[in-house]
Amino acid sequence: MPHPVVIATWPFGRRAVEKALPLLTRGEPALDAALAGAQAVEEDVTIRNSVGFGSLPDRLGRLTLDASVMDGRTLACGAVAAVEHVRHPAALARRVMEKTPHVLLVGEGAKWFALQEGFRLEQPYTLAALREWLERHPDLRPEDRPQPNQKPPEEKRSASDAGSPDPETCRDGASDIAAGELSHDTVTVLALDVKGHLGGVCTTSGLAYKLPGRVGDSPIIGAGLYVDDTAGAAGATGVGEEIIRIGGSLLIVEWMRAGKSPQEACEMACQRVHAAAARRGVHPARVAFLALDPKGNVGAACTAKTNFRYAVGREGKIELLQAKEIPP
Ligand code: SD4
Repeated sequence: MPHPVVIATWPFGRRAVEKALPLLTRGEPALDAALAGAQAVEEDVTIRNSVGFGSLPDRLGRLTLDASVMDGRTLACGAVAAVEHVRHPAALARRVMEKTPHVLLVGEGAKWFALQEGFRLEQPYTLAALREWLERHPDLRPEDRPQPNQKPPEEKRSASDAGSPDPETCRDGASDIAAGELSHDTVTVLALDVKGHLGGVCTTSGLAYKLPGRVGDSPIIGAGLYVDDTAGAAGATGVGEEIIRIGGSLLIVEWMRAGKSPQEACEMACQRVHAAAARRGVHPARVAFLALDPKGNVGAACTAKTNFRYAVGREGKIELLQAKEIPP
């Protein structure tokens, strides 16, 4: 009987591991434990700039959340993206998996589905997050907003108007975060249960001050999360555009299937991110990967300056580990 293992992104992932590990130890399925762990982080508005309610909104001040879940036994998966007013997007993603023939619901459709499923719609904003948004966006304070029929001034064109939505190159609130001050707002939880099954959950508010409508890697199966009992589980955090570009999590799982260790596979994914950046002539973005194989081996790696730490729980012990940085 395998020993249960659970790993989660960032120091606040410890909260997820603390919740999930006892559940796994008493025989709960991997996906249930991973979801309970992710929800513990979503629930906690005191984890600053983190996941769920209380995290940092988009450029228009709206908090839109993304999440995905995947069950390694069957490859069943579900996701929601750009969903507002739902406290537990990961739980909603699981309903998509279980109650619909679909994998991904977005925006208003995801919210409508949440209502059908009995989720309450709630105000997700905290004063702290709103204050910080206002400080960063003085140009968007209500008194400064353009009046109806008033032409927006030329210099205030958004990055998307300028035809440059790449977070590495555009210079607005979202890109400042993407290029440098990445605030850690994603928890990815990967779990191995006592029956040897794998499950994974990823939940996020995305990049702080992202352009409205922007969706990152977290709800994209194969990018922010992939889980297959026959090969392993992988998840990601960081600048989602770069993770999507290389299909990060599926790539890691397939490298594990081909015999690489979780550590080797995560390092190779970082090298792939570097190679993709070099082909585009840009600096590599900050991204991190973590992985868990069906035997309980774990691995993690990040690109330079990401300072990625992650929580690992096994045999009643929880540790915070520093991921290896892979230089370009
Ligand atoms: C995204 N990968 O939406 C997420 C952001 C993240 O720590 O992981 N932040 O691109």
